[in-house]
Amino acid sequence: MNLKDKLEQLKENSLSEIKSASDTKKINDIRVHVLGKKGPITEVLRGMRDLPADERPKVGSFANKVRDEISEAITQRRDELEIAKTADKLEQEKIDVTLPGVPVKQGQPHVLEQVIDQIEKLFLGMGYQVVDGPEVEEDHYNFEMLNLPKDHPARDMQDTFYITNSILMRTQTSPVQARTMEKHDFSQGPLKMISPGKVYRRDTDDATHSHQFHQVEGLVIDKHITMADLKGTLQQLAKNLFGEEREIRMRPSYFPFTEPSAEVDVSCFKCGGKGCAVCKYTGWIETLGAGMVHPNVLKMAGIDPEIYGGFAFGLGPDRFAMLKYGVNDIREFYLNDVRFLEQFSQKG
Ligand code: 2U9
Repeated sequence: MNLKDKLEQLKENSLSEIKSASDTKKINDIRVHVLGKKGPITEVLRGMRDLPADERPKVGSFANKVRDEISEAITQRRDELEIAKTADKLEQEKIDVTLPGVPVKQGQPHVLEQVIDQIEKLFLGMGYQVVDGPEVEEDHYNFEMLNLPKDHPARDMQDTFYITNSILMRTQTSPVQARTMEKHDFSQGPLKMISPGKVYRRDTDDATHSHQFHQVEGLVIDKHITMADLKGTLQQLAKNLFGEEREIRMRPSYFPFTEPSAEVDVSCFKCGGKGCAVCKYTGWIETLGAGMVHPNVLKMAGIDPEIYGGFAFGLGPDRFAMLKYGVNDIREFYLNDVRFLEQFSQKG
């Protein structure tokens, strides 16, 4: 076979191989094999040495033409394969933007936070400030300043988590009031504050006890504050939380930090006072403790009890939420089971 025929055949074979190549690797192999230094075209060009001189240019230019054609066919096929590959990838990764999205579960404040928020809103509206304080507290602020000296029997009333002899987990939020009272400048006006937050007691957890629960305590100090101011304030609180028709009653009690002290009952929100299971057939539900700030507490904060006086109260949001929503185990609030928590949706 002469060189020209050889080249013709090589061209036919290569073009058909290129045409049927199904991936770019195969194309590359063909390129290396056919056009490479050890390939048949190079061989033909080398063989031209043995040709008569007048045939060389003809065969040479034919060989070049064949090489160019094969090279072009390779480029074209490679482009085709690249385009097909991209199209395939796009097809596989296709996103249907019209499909409905995956719904995002919307959260909400914890039910205790909802109760505390409501109390905060009410008192902010009455000109009180909401004050935060440390949960790890000094004995001095938690007990001493609240008229509970070291040997006071009332210290036994609450079992305490002590960290050192003088540092403890606060058992009430009153130390926040003690700290604020100590700093307050009465030339700027009366002190009106509430302090919501977590408190700690060394209780064994059961349906009605939790070693950590919440309190909101209130304190007002000014000249000429009376128990009538206290009663009016608590009446507003009871109506705001349990309904406009609610009434309150006060029974004498004892707290070391108030004198006189009172337990405060709210008329039953379930039966309106007639008697039912919620109020244990009494018509009243015990909800708050309160009283007039003890002169010793004022003195210890550097306030003259001859000039200033005030009232204080304390309530438990956990107990409020249990009553309001009929929850019979306080531990539910702290398990963070979404099935429990999502029942208190504010969406209506
Ligand atoms: C200062 C002076 C007095 C806060 C008060 C109560 C009565 C009370 C409890 C009710 C249920 C807390 O959630 S509870 O466990 N509290 O009965 N607390 S008077 O008296 C203060 C506070 C601060 C400086």
